[in-house]
Amino acid sequence: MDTAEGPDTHSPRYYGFVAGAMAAGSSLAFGELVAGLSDSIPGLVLAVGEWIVDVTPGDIAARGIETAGTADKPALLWGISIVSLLLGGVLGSISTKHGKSYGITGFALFGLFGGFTAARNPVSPAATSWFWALVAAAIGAGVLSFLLDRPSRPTRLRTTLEDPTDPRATRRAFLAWSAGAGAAALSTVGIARRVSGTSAAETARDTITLPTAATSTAVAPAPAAGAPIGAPAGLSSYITPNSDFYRIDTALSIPQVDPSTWKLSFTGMVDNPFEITYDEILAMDLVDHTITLSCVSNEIGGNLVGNATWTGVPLDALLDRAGVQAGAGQIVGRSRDDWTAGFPTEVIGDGRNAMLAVGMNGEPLPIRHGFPARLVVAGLYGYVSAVKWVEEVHLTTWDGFDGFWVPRGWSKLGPMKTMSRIDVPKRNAKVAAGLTPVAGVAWAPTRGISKVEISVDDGAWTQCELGEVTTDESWVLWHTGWQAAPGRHTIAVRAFDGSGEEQPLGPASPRPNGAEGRHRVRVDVT
Ligand SMILES: Nc1nc2c(c(=O)[nH]1)N[C@H]1C(S)=C(S)[C@@H](COP(=O)(O)O)O[C@H]1N2
Ligand SMILES: [Mo]
Repeated sequence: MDTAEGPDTHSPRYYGFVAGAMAAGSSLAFGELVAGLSDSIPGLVLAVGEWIVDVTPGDIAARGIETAGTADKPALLWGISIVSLLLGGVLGSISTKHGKSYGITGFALFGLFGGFTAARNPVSPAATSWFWALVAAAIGAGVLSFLLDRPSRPTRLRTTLEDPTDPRATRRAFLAWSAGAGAAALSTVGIARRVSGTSAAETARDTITLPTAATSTAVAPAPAAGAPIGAPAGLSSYITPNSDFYRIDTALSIPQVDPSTWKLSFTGMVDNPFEITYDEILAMDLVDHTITLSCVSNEIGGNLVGNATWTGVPLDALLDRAGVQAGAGQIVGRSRDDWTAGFPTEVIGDGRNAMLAVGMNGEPLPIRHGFPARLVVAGLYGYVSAVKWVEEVHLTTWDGFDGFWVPRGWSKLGPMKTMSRIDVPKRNAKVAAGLTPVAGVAWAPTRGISKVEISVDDGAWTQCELGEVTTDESWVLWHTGWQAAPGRHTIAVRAFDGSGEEQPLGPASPRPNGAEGRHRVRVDVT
């Protein structure tokens, strides 16, 4: 039996646990350091996270990855780190009971699993990923072995009764070593964070000045462009600033793509497969188009929608050069991180804007929005079209390929549904009685919005003022005044698209092809 004697009330299993957790921490920290020093080697936590994202069934992934935007990603990575430390602890305590070979074998298995997940990352060479994962595991095994030797030595001494070593001292020594290992691990992670701070992509992006577009559907950049007269504070701005634009993707670490080596390939059912560089794209005639992008996962009243002026080249110019073959029914975009989306070839040339975008609201694409280039197709949800960090445009048959979210339970076709949202007043707002502004946004790209109405407490519908738009591909800001009487009230909104059709009533949840129903906001008037 393992029992600690004397004033040291903690069992060796406890020491083993601490030692194992510290060893696992050292191993992960080393992995972070290597990842921080390289643009292409994923950290082990990240690699495991990516593996989890990939193997998670669609309905769960739908909630966790697609909808949650960025919020769940740190949670996932923290979870993996904590579980790793706990597993390391368990290995450590098993080792104190059954021998160090158990712990070392355990770390070897960690290394194999880490190597397996890291090697799956499309950005890194598999052999390199394997190598560094195994080195990280070896470091973990080494730290475990070293720490386990610390408390056991005095225990042996004690049983010989020749040495009066105070077990409290040995405990302190052990804890000091463990704390040292923990501190080393933490500072390594800190250093890794710092060195990975600015990527080559970031540095390159900072030096880029986009040429001015020759053609534009963007509203003149007047301060109040797009806002109806008298629109209140709290209403979305017509153009969503890049810093406020929603972000959705499956990437746990944002791909850092160096534009000087980046190429976009046109492949598959084309007569002239070709590659184009970033500089070649900037040398083409650029266009500016204001296009509203929405995520299919946007809930009624949700924020996963934004309106930006995208700068780039029309996709049809590039597809003409590639020579799309008859029978090609699908355009598939593939990203640097191997994410895919596909849409029908018919959307090219039906009058809508479909572009390869390099700019967003007058800046080079922000890294998180797809730098150096992404696809933007008006009127399609992002999951079937808006490939960020795009590297390949592949022509195939309609049945020849399913994009990332299709086998996970989302529709293969993803046309954007007509939708409207109340921005002002906010849900559960306390409103003073009297004339109160009610305002929001409505969108139906590429059909446009012809009318927006609100109704209070299911009463008569009141038509709202619409802001100015220069394209049916962007959202519309709307606004009206409401004579608010004291009490609790519910305001509902409905929009009609350019053909006069009312937004679908549903109710439908986002899965499989977009939410339906009216946004309603309850307020207290006093
Ligand atoms: N490479 C890559 N591109 C992607 C995705 C992704 O997961 N990976 N998600 C898509 C989805 S679901 C949406 S809604 C849009 C969101 O674009 P944004 O983050 O710029 O708003 O990007 C699309 N492009
Ligand atoms: Mo999305």
